[in-house]
Amino acid sequence: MNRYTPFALSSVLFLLFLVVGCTAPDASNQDSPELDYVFDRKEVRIAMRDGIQLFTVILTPKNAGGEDLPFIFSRTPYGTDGWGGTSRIQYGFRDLIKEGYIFVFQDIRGRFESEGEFVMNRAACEVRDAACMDEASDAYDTVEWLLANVPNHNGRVGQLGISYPGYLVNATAFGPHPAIKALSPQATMGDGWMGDDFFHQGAFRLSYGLEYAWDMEASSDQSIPPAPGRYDTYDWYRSFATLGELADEVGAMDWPSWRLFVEHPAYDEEWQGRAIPLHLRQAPVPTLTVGGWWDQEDMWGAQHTYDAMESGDEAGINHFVMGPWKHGQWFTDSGDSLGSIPWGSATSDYYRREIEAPWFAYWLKDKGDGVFAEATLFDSGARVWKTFDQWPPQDAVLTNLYFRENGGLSFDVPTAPSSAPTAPGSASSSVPGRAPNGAARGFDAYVSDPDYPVPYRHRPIERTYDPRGSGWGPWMTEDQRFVDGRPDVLVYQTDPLEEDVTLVGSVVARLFASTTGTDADWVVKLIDVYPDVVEDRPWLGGYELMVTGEIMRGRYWKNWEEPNPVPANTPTAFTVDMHKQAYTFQRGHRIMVHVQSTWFPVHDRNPQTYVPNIFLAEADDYQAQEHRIYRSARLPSHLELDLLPR
Ligand code: PG9
Repeated sequence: MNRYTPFALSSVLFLLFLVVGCTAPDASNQDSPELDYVFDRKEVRIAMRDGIQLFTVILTPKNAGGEDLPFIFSRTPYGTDGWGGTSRIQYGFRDLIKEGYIFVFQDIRGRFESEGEFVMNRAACEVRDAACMDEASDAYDTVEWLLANVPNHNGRVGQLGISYPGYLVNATAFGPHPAIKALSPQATMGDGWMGDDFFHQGAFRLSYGLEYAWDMEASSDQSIPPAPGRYDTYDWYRSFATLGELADEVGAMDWPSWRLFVEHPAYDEEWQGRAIPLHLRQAPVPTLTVGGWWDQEDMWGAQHTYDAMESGDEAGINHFVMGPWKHGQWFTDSGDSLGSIPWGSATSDYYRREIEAPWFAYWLKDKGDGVFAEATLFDSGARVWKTFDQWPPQDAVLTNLYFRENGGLSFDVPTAPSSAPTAPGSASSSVPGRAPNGAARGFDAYVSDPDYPVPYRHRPIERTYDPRGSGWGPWMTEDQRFVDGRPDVLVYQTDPLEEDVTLVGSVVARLFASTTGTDADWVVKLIDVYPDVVEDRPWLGGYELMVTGEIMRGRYWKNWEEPNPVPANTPTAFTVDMHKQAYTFQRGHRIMVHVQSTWFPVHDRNPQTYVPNIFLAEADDYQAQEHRIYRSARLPSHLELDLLPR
């Protein structure tokens, strides 16, 4: 490299930053040339137990000053110099770089320069013997090699990874090498069917599932164009009457993951085998699980990884952090805002400096007192970090919030009698988008039409990772007013709150619903409605911020393992798990709930006529149907919330 290029100048600045601890130079440069000044880089091919060689990059600090250093190890399917590799570590690992580690990045099997076959979310071996080959065994063999071949280490390894690399950290938990002293799965996928990338409680994640499989598995002649077909992918996905037509158009049946979706639409052993939290009972070594409340890809994974490891955590080595972040945001920016919502402080900087760096320094270098909060969670309503010695806290009180007549939402149980069934079609709303019906009827109704699905975010909906830019990252924080006027979105809301209401744990929707069809999706959103006037942030006047939202596919009303038709015109109980949250609805705000039956194209459309496998549905199976949400004394649809005592 020519030392007199601007790159060289920024490298010197970065070195200066490391020495004197002042502001880092612009770290947005993906090529990371500054690293050459700070580290000696070595590229090696490490043989695994079956002879397959994995390409590995080792960065050893030039200024270690004779200190034997621990390793920070990351494995990635996105390239050793891509996401999860060296890309942007000057920014995302700057506190770790300052502390001093030997960084190791590795391409997993079948990706970039590594040999072998790539298997998306490879399941763990059932028996951990010498013949077992999985992601944990590859991590094990690599650590063994590092200890024997890299000079000047202190014998300890921490594995850290964000997104797929986070999933790979979780996989290591099945059989970590004894030198692994700390694990940090971040934005990890936990369960690709229950709540992360590919399905949510049975509803297929159409745009992400298709585009991710296309990116990762299509042959080079099928490589994904800048936008699949149309710039606004809402139009593009809607132009296919069935998933089969879409798959034919792009050749998706050639991709192993798409075939997995088609052949395993229900929660069978294939999915359960890959769902790491189902198989973890405790943290095998000190573990710090990190996630974002608005992670648009893998929020379920972070929450359930912590929960799974906590169940047997007698040693008190399992810790948890959730911040107000989109997928992996804490690695890429200061975290002072997400979308339109400012947090009043640089939350990512705080996490990296005050939590992540001291945590690794303690376990890998014996620095500090080793006192870490069990859970450090950002309350995005109050805009403060909170610590908990138990999560959810013991004093949380399970409280029901009921859907009421005239679009109301209340802690008081409904009193409406259950009405006699009325003919479908008689229940249409008189005020579009509101739940306008009076007490007498005991339910609200809407027509959900697969031909006219509710967009999940503002249009145009660019491709998920459109190289020209995409609204994908922050979409979960978009102002929900853009759909609350639609006739197929029911809206319930409280009066302005007279005191703060603080959520500290689970949010579960218990719906009593019926459909004129034989299947339906249920989307429920819990929303914080800002007051009309927000003095210090005027653009948030009346903003409808989704605190959490989820979908479940009605056909799984009996169990997740196999679908069952929903009995037509019969009130049936459905449960939508909406995860956990630490969030204060402030005095003067309102709490709002939306209920709808399409969320497109992040989720595919439910035909609403039962077919055994929606991937094989015919165009005629997709029918508009009327759905009812009951809110009577006998069928009181509500949200169950873990609240701080009021
Ligand atoms: N959400 C991505 C992913 C993780 C695990 C499996 C498949 C996809 C990612 O962020 O890497």
